[in-house]
Amino acid sequence: MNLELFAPSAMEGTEELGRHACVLRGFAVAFVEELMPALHAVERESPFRRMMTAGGHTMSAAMTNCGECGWVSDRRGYRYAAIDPETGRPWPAMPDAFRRLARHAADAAGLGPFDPDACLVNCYVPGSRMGLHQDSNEKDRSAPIVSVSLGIPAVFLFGGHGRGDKARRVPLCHGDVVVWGGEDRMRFHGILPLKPADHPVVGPRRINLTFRKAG
Ligand code: MD3
Ligand code: FE
Repeated sequence: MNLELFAPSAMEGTEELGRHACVLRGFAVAFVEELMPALHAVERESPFRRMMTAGGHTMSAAMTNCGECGWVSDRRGYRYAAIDPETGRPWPAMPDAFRRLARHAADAAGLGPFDPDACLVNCYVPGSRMGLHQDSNEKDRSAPIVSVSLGIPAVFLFGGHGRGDKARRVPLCHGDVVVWGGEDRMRFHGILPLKPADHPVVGPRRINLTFRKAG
């Protein structure tokens, strides 16, 4: 068993991915004790579900949301919505620990101030993936995006501005935070299929919190 896979990123610090994109290695580790109970409360209120794409395919990752609005997809397409279509109720409020982490990370990356109104929570199990895509549903594209990785590791694909541009592979581990803004905000990106693994705190899954200013 390779224990390195489970350790939070050994190298703390900042790695530049682009002019306005960076990885803050291990930045969320100090928040995990507060994040996990908050995540469980969100999951209990609005459980993870695999959404349908407009093309009729079931998405590989399971999702839920918290905050004023949440990302949803069905046969009609994808959009932000204030009501969880599964529960018929508003999405759970964004936990304070989530919001504080997102703000601190944007500040640390030099892309603050950031006041997110939406947090998409993706849940990957071994084999789950996310194909190359752009995030173009948010009204305010000048706001950055903050992404927090928890649990088993994944390889993030960091592409260019065209679908066919060569993508760089960036390993993301428990506690890593990525911040995108400015000219890097509209890059194509995705997640390679996850390898089988287990994480002592999060279990055999990868949780990704993606904070956005959607409304
Ligand atoms: C890069 N999620 O939910 S991190 C997504 O790890 C999504 O679950 C992936 O892509 C995940 O849309 C990747 C989030 C992310 C979000 C926006 C980006 C990465 C980005 C915008 C530009 C470049
Ligand atoms: Fe995305």
